[in-house]
Amino acid sequence: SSSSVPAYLGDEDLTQETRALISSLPKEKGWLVSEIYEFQGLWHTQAILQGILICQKRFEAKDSDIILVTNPKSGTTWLKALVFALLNRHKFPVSSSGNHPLLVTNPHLLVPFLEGVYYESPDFDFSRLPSPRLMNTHISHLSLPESVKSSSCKIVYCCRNPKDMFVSLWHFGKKLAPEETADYPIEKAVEAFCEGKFIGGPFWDHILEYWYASRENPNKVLFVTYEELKKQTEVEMKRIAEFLECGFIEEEEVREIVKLCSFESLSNLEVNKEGKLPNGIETKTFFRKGEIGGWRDTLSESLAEEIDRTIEEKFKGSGLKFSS
Ligand code: PAP
Repeated sequence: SSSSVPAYLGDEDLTQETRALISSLPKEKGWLVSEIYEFQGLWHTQAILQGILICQKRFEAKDSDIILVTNPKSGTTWLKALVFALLNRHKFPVSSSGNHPLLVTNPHLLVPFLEGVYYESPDFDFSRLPSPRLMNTHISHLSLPESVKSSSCKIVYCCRNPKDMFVSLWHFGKKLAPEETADYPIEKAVEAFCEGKFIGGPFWDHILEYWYASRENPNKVLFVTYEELKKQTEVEMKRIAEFLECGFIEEEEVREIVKLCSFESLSNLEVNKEGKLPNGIETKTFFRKGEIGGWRDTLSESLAEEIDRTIEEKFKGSGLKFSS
């Protein structure tokens, strides 16, 4: 294909089963991909949908598993780095950081993306990964594989102010597929985002499902936000470490992990400036600004207000507030 859209957003390797299911699902014209499909309440690209289906069928959670969950562009790369460094702090001490894996490997290669791996390699055997297994997903709470809910595995959910999340995705899409996205007006994308008919949307359902799950079962689901992580990374790191029952951790170790995983540090590494993931995505596309409130340079007043109104309406009464 001459399309610049990477494989995991494409539709080239779909199984008969996925094609059959897709033909029965509600569909919408998409931004970045030509069509998105509604499955179990959320809108997906064909490839991600297939990854989710295989994951639901094959993934067997273990009690010791740790699963990082995000809406796309809500802090996935950062959270992967932080938790990887935390869990491996004895095997790979950050203080002797000359040869830490994060210095030479993009976080996405250290922490497998469940539905992405299942799309690219349907037979991938997750049972061969050493325990505790650390993985990530964008799958909604409702659509998680049954064993994730029934086992004692732990979920860390990170959410981000939807305006920054949208803007981050907008720029990511433009970098990935400049031609396909060139003529698509941002007004139309914001409208689709606010209607929930956007890749991975409705964003509020994704966030609220995990928000309520964390309140009902705080030992199972930890809810963190990109903004809190940014404002007080060390405090949030300790909260994550405690939730994951990581045992005693020195203040100095926390500081070093936070420093190693900072935007400044990761984005300046050769591997994150020049490298590519096996799916062809350049690692630098995961590092743009890394700020709170960066939406201001992309969204007009009225578009920001449109998203704010949606946030107000959808999160009313939930107790969840977004700082911006
Ligand atoms: P993914 O869901 O596709 O894996 P994800 O990592 O969540 O992507 O999103 C990338 C965003 O996280 C970018 O935000 P921006 O577009 O607003 O800049 C990226 O800059 C930001 N990011 C990546 N690494 C870090 C980090 N170490 N600290 C803070 N922000 C980060």
